[in-house]
Amino acid sequence: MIITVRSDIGAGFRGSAEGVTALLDLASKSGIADQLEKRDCVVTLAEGFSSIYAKNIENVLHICETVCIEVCASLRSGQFPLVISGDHSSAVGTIAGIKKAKPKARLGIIWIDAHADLHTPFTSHSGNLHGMTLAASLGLDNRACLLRDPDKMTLDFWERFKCIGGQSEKIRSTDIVYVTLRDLEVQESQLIKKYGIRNFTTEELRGMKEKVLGSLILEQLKDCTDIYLSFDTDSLDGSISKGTGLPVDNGILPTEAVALIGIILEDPKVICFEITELNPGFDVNDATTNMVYHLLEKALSVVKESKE
Ligand SMILES: [Mn+2]
Repeated sequence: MIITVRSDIGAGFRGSAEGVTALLDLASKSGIADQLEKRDCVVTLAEGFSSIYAKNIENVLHICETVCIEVCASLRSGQFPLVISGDHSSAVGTIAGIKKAKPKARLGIIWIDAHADLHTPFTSHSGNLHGMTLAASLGLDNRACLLRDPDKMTLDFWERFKCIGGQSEKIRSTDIVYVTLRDLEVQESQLIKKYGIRNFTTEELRGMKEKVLGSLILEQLKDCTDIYLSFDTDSLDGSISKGTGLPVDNGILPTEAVALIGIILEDPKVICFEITELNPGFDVNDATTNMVYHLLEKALSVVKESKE
């Protein structure tokens, strides 16, 4: 099942909502997604609470609650939710939906991303929620790295955000694996160090075949019962891929990403996949859009063959 989330209000720049539409348009032109059921997380956004510590948090909360319901329903009906979202804050809803459908699961996370997304309203300079996704899912505040002093209303919403789906601390820090993480802030690197979270660097992945890398990643999550794979477009090398909010050089190449994602998705424990942060507004000659579309094509073919 394809679940779309056309929202970009968790990001610093608008435009990634159009990335969802661009990918769906290409998929419908080629017919590759014709047989798959599609659900759109439609959320009517009213004027919601926002603060400099957590921008648009009330509306992002409502969006993620909807994503949670859709992902949960998809898993409960025995389908494989393939989420295409605008910005990465929606993954708070995705992870919540998986845990709601499978409360006893020990959920492993493979986060292919240039960024750690481990900020909180206490540590974020920007207040952009797409940089707080994993901290929210871990139930962390990280007050040890206090940078700001959020107001009570922000914190009330942050508590609700962490508890979407009815449970806080949905994942364990040791059950996260980063791939090609390379643009970190000190508040995040302290958490990564504290919890010993594994990152497979671009140099490491270039030194081995994707098959080897895939098995090392899965080996790292061997104690998990289920796995969620999340692909942020900014994991791609920023020197060739501009169509995302925060491109960073020295990232994964499109061919490497397609091969790696194909291998990981074939593992039966992988029960959900998300593609996010494609921003056509920043793209040059549709280069990034085409790269991410190839990835979607690959994912759909694996899902059709082995998941549905
Ligand atoms: Mn991200």
